[in-house]
Amino acid sequence: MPLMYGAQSEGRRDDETMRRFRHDRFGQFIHWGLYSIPAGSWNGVTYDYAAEFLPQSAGIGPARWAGLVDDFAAPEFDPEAWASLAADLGARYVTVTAKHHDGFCLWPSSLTDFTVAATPRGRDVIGELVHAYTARGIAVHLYYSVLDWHHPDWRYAISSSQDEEAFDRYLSYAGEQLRELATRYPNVRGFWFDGTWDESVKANGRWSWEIECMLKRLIPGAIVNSRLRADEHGARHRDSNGALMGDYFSGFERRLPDPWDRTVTAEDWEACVTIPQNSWGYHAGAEVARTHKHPLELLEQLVQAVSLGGNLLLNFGPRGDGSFAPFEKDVVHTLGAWLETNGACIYGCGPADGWDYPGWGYYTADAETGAVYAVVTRIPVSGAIALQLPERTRVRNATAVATGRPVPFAVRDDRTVRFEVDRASVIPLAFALEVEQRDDTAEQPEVNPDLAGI
Ligand code: H79
Repeated sequence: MPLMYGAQSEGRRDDETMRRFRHDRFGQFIHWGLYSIPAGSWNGVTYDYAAEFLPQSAGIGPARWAGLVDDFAAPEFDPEAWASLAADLGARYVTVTAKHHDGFCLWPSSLTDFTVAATPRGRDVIGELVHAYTARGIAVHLYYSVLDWHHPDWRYAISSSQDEEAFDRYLSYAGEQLRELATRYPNVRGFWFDGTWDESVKANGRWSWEIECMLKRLIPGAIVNSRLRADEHGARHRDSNGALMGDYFSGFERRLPDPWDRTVTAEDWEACVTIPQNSWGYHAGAEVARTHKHPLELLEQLVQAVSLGGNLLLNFGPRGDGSFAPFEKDVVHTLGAWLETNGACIYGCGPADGWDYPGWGYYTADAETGAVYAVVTRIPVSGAIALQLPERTRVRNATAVATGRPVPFAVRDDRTVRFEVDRASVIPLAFALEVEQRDDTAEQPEVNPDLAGI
């Protein structure tokens, strides 16, 4: 059907900015704001739900919540240290919350007083971070919540003409803030929208279309997630014709696509995940701490995402004082050390066509070099790994990615090679396979002309 505010382009973007985003594969998400200070507790009561939802969990009105600006001193906040942590993690880009649902802005917006400028810390957190990350070659995306609990004109739904006028004012406010962000920080590579699921936003597909146009005009090549978008019929992420809106699908939140679901490889996508079960902002509660994922589980999620042609955005929630909790530093060390020696199977890689999902882990492939990577995340008790080769291929050579050493393997039959792995290893073992086409025309059964065409 003809659409005015559907997808702005057909198929994948293939410009340099998008290729780099796709190549980067691993990003760090940063949730930092006023919610990082109470960290899930209010008046002595701990609420196990997400720390950034504390105003809702504890029933704190916007005016009381805004009182937290006086506590935002962040003595430990050091943009250089944050950038160095992102680099140690192996993240190639960082997505930072410029404004979350509570409406508090980490940059000194001229459109509201509810910003970092009103805090004892003052200055411009977003500006300082953009500078520090960019200086290290780490690209920055800005997270912006359209949902806003602080702004008096926000509406969940439009049920009167007053609502409509109020919400129009709100959308102009948000649009001006986005123009401000894109103008102040022209080096950012993209925008990550959230809080767009309410009826009021779905009824304003045109606004989301215009915002996408504006951001791309102000920052040529800017990358926008699908979550910003709705079309004129209220279809989200994908328009009423099924075409992806924005530049990549951002609907995988706290979950990854099923490892068997190869259909996801048709689009660019990014999954965002938390270290605790369900908190993006820093949560100091003991129950939440018990749900922290093991760094190796996160590493497996990264490999899984890449094997399906997606990016992984791994969330960190710095504490209110600007420091990172020890459990997050653990994640940085484990993932960073692994990526340092095994990054070849992640950066620049995507799905390995023709290689079926194996029980012991994942395959990734580097389309540029043609290398196929076997990444073993679940070592069988036997220590034996069997690779099912795609038809008419042969493994010429296998090496361990971390050491570059050759790995002996046995050809079992036409389609299977086997090798032994170190059963004591706890970290994923990545192997680079040099694969060649097998010229076995001679072995091909002749086509019976009587059967041709059946
Ligand atoms: O910033 C982090 C969270 O604070 C934020 N998104 C991540 C990146 C977030 N906001 N809300 N939620 C997560 C959960 C909200 C889920 C719901 Fe819904 C929104 C339930 C009903 C409306 C999603 C959309 C599920 C159904 C519709």
